[in-house]
Amino acid sequence: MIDFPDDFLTILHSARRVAVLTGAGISKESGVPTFRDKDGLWSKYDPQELATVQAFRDNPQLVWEWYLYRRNIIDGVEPNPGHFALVEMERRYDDFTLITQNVDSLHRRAGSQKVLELHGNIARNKCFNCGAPYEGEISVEDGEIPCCSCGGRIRPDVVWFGEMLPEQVLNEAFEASSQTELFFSIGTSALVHPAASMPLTAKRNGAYLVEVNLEPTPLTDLCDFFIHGPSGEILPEMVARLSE
Ligand code: BJW
Ligand code: ZN
Repeated sequence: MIDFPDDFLTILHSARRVAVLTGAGISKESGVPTFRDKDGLWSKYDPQELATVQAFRDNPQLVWEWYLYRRNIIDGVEPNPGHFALVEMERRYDDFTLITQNVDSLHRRAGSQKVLELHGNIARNKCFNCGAPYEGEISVEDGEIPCCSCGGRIRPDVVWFGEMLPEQVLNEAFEASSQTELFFSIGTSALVHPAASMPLTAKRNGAYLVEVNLEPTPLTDLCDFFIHGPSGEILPEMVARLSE
């Protein structure tokens, strides 16, 4: 049983505007390795170096192998109770915004209606050169990465370090963060910007800030309430309290 403080329970019940930012930790209990996990097969590579434009320019084959490996994992997993608890929260609040850094579609597959995907989606492909969507199959076993009609190589439709986030999604996420009464940062290391600025924006504008994580992050000291533990257990318990 989590000991929820009274001030948190009061705002949990009274808030009309709620915003949530999720990171890789929420999908961990589904079986998706987190971004900074030292995952067996790819442990000799630093994900922070693979998820870059430069890595794709230097070695597109290697980058594609990493994404196809991860796609394969994601295709084989299901949303977990943490994802489902957020679906319940969306039903419960008049104004609820779910912002995710994840590219795995698990929030939508759980049933969340409105999801702001900050870092794109691993299931989609686009042209490295002109950005046009690409619907064909990808297989890079023979070293042949498909090309767009403009000649550009096809890449996953995700946001790499040094790239801009989708503008409208980013604006909506910051607007929700600045207007919310209650902000949750769930399963993210709170290291990658601009996502990591969103809880700070919320706090600066008067929101009550809650973090759910297995370990403290750079955000923890600024939080009104830090809940230490797995999101797949914490969030369902919190939603149960919301229904009391
Ligand atoms: C659990 C759990 C359980 C585990 N329950 N918890 C300002 C300051 C400093 C730097 C910058 C800045 N602004 C921009 C930058 C540069 C850069 C950046 O932030 N660098 C920092 C690393 C220093 N940002 C960018 O480049 C961004 N672009 C940008 O800002 O454009 C404008 C610009 C351009 C050029 C110059 C300057 C500005 C783009 C960032 C794109 C990030 N993309 C990635 C890859 C996506 C595709 C893919 O998946 O391959 O997104 S990187 C990676 O990190 C991925 C993730 O979405 C993201 C965040 O990771 P996340 O989700 O936090 O995962 P982890 O693994 O780090 O943490 C998991 C957490 O869960 C841990 O805390 C666990 O404890 C916890 N956990 N199990 C609860 N069961
Ligand atoms: Zn193109």
